[in-house]
Amino acid sequence: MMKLKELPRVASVEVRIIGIGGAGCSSLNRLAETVSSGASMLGIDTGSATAHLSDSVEALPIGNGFGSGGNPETAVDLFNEYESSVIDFIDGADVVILLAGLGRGTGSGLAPEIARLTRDSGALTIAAVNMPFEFEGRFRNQSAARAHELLESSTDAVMTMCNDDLLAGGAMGGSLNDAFVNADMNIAAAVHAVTLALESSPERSISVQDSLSNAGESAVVSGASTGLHAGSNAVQQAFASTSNDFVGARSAVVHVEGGIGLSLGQVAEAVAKVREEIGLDAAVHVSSERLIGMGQEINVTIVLAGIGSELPSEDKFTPIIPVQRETAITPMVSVFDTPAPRRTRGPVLLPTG
Ligand SMILES: Nc1nc2c(ncn2[C@@H]2O[C@H](COP(=O)(O)OP(=O)(O)OP(=O)(O)O)[C@@H](O)[C@H]2O)c(=O)[nH]1
Ligand SMILES: [Mg+2]
Repeated sequence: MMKLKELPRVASVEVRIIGIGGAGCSSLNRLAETVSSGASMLGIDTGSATAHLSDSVEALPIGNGFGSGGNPETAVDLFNEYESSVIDFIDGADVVILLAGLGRGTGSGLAPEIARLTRDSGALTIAAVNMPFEFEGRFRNQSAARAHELLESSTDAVMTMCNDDLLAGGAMGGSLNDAFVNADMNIAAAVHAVTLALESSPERSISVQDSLSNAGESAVVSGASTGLHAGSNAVQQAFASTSNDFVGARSAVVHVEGGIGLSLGQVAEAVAKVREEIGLDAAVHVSSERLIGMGQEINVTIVLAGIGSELPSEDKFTPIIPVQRETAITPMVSVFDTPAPRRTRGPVLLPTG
């Protein structure tokens, strides 16, 4: 797959991204293969996932490759002697983004541990995590909830994606693997949106870092649409994909992608719809990207931070200045494989046994 063109980075912010466990490494691969960012990337796993990382991703295999047996405590025990490798990797980072699927051993055990290390280093620490499908069972869901709680107290912001939301409203007709590919795409899109905002300009970078600092509960929603009012319809679809209420969120990072015909008016329409959904007080950071091969479709990814926080945003009236990124100099694929709506999902084959 062809990468997006390397774009000049204005801000000198150092972003490092760490994928943890099987799901974290899989989401990291997705990110590394489809978008170009200045961020260094590291994949960590107690199982075999580090053997399948993209060339541009550093690998930190933990233990003897036999995994954690699904036990977070085993993963933490195995990790102890590797702590210094992670400390070396995050040295000098301004922002560290952690990717993991919660519910089993490695991601649930190590994400909070690594968050503690990155926060101690002084870096803004953001986790982007998948919560398990309900059908994965009570044990995994409880384990994921515990890990999520630990992450809330050890990070600045936890961007949470519920796997069940990925199925909501989707056309039924796919495999479990399709569902996980979808989850990876959503995580990658969210991290892309945040890194773009962080790397765009020094002023915006500082403003986004302020928005995410100690933001607490966060979430990511995405939608896609075509036709008249595609911008606003994609946003509407994004918010309709979850039953959560985001009124009062402290900030939103909004990324709008479209084909070469994407207009500023469509971006503005999408942003107006976001404001309608979350209220006028939130700081909104917008970026947009034109991609060849994207056709008529518009994809919108919205990262909402500080949900339900009493804290007023420091810069609630941040002007909305879309960053126009022309990525159409050579033919490129978008961060999404096909122009098909991302929320068309198939049935999940329930695991047996
Ligand atoms: N995004 C994504 N999520 C996945 C994938 N596979 C599994 N998951 C989800 O992530 C959760 C954790 O699974 P893994 O990442 O495989 O587990 P792990 O963290 O490696 O833990 P152990 O293998 O038990 O050490 C699961 O409960 C699923 O909900 C994947 O390929 N992509
Ligand atoms: Mg694993």
